[in-house]
Amino acid sequence: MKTNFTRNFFFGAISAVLTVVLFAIAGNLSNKTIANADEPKSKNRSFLDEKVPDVKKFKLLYSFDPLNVKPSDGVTFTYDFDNSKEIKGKIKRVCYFLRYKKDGKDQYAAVVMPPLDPDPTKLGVPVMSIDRTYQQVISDVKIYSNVEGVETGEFKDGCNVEFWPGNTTKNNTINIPDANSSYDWGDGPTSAPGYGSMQIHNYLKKQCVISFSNFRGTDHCDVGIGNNPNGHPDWTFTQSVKNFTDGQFMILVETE
Ligand SMILES: [Ca+2]
Ligand SMILES: [Ca+2]
Repeated sequence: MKTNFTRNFFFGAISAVLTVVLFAIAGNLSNKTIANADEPKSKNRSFLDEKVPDVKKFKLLYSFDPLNVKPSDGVTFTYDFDNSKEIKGKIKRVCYFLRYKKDGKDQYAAVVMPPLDPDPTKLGVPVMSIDRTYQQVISDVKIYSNVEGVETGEFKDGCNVEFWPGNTTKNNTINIPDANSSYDWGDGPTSAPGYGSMQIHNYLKKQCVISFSNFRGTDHCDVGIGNNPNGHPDWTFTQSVKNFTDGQFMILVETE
């Protein structure tokens, strides 16, 4: 009896240890699959994934801190995380996400839209090296935000982008409806490299949604969600990064 008890106890203990080890390995693999160990921990996606579950399956393409942009000559841009060489497959949708704290509270906006270009290296901050100017109306856009005044939901029509590496004229050079001679959703690109514009608007609602300008980082950048309450609606010349803390800009893609 004693021998059987000892043998059973021995095999039972071994079995328990193996079970614990297997669960630990499985748990570790599972965590890596979900969290993507390559993505920067300091700029994790938990906030975005919680607020916008639709993009949980999107892959992170670029991330950076819009409140602390590294100075550049307007030709290149330094990201905290650049996954552009690793994205494979046809890109179906892109998400542009901006978050910062104003008066200690999170403000965010996410815009999900078709890609402006099939090449992931052309979807980042529009500095000279990506060799693209996107000044166009876009369709099939989804907007998510907690900022007062920003209309959320699906917009089949009514949105446009102003992405370019150069300076900006206030003139409404492609005749966007309901724009005027302020810096808003109807402006135009001039000499490059220059101030730089990376703006997404909902012109039918007369709203700036996400704005990031003066991104050479040689001076304070302009960043904003919704219409700027004081001055030009698209935040140009506000140097508004001084007013916010804890910034996060992410660009994500959904691939086939
Ligand atoms: Ca204008
Ligand atoms: Ca503008």
